[in-house]
Amino acid sequence: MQVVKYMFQPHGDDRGQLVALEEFKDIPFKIKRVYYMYDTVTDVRRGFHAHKALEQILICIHGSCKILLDNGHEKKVIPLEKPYEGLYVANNMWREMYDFSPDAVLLVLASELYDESDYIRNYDDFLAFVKASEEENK
Ligand code: T46
Repeated sequence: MQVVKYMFQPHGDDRGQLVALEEFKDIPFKIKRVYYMYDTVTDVRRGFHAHKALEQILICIHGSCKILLDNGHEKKVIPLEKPYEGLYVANNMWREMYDFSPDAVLLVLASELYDESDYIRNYDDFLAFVKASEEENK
């Protein structure tokens, strides 16, 4: 399973750091939505779903957290610890976010507007979706 992590360019000087992200340049899709989570609880996991179409980039802009990605065959845990690194999360990828540091802020850039019908929240449905997509692409 290939994990795609982007290292963004920080523009630093003696005033501090700045990271700028532009769609189709630093981010591989049109950014239709931005959301972020904060005041997360260290031992509480979030996520537990995949998406049918949504693509996202996850950036822990403050603090740290871990992301579990599962493509239906393999699982990987990716730590996010730097405000200049972004994890690409494709659509049909089960995700869980956990181990948030108390100061964590997880920013998400999304390719689509919020749409509950795009969520796959049942793990068996996710496996069936992966299998069907693989059959289609044969
Ligand atoms: C994902 C991971 C990384 C909205 O009203 N609009 C939004 O754009 C989002 C993302 C959420 N919400 C509402 C829906 C729920 O009532 O906010 C509440 C919490 O959302 P959810 O339980 O889906 O949060 P997570 O952390 O489990 O998952 C979120 C995203 O929903 C999901 O797409 O990939 O972060």
